[in-house]
Amino acid sequence: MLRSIIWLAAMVVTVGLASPGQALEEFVPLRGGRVAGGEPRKRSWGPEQATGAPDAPNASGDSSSAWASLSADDQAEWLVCEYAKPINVVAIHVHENDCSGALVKVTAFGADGKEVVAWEGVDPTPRDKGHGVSTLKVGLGFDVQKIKLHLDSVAVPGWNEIDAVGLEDEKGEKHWATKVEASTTYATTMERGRIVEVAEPVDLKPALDKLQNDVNELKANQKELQREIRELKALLKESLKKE
Ligand SMILES: [Ca+2]
Repeated sequence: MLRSIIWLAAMVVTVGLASPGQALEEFVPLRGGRVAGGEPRKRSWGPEQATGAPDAPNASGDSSSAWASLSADDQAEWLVCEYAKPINVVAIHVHENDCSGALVKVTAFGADGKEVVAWEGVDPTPRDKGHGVSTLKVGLGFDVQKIKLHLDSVAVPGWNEIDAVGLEDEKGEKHWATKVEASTTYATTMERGRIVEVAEPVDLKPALDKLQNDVNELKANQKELQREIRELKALLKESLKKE
């Protein structure tokens, strides 16, 4: 009992200390150009961040390694994801790393370009969960190389970030998007900031709103951690008394 309490306390403290550092580390201003391997550099929060396998550091909160819309809740948003080859899709896996639960519909495009509804309903990842992987079973009867995610961003407060979108084929193999376009992106804010730096005043409001949002979340997390630590200390005391 005592050992498990100490382990739990250590975990809580570790998680608590890691979060603020990560949040600061992730708020990296955009840098253009190319990385050493010759690949185009991905913009922070750009739709290109939703290509490839999931890579947000903790997959459970704001991350510049995921796509985020320009504004938090101003309008419905969408993501169009393309894949390297046509796939016989049996399930779609949407990695929602922050403010989950906004997915309301997925449409798919056949070889003729016709758009059909592949799934529609309530996002399997609840809105109050914050993050998760929404797995949508689909049966389309034709191979798919392009899909469109529809997000009711207005209904789910905050930036509904998406880290990756996988298509599972009949053999259970997952294919990750190779190209992604979005209705809007937070990367625009970062780009605007970079260009306008020398030309005209920067509209910092979206960036400040996002920072404020992050700070509020961190404060709430800290309070929760302090409460948990108090409870653990009380448990530890009680357990030591018994022994
Ligand atoms: Ca939203």
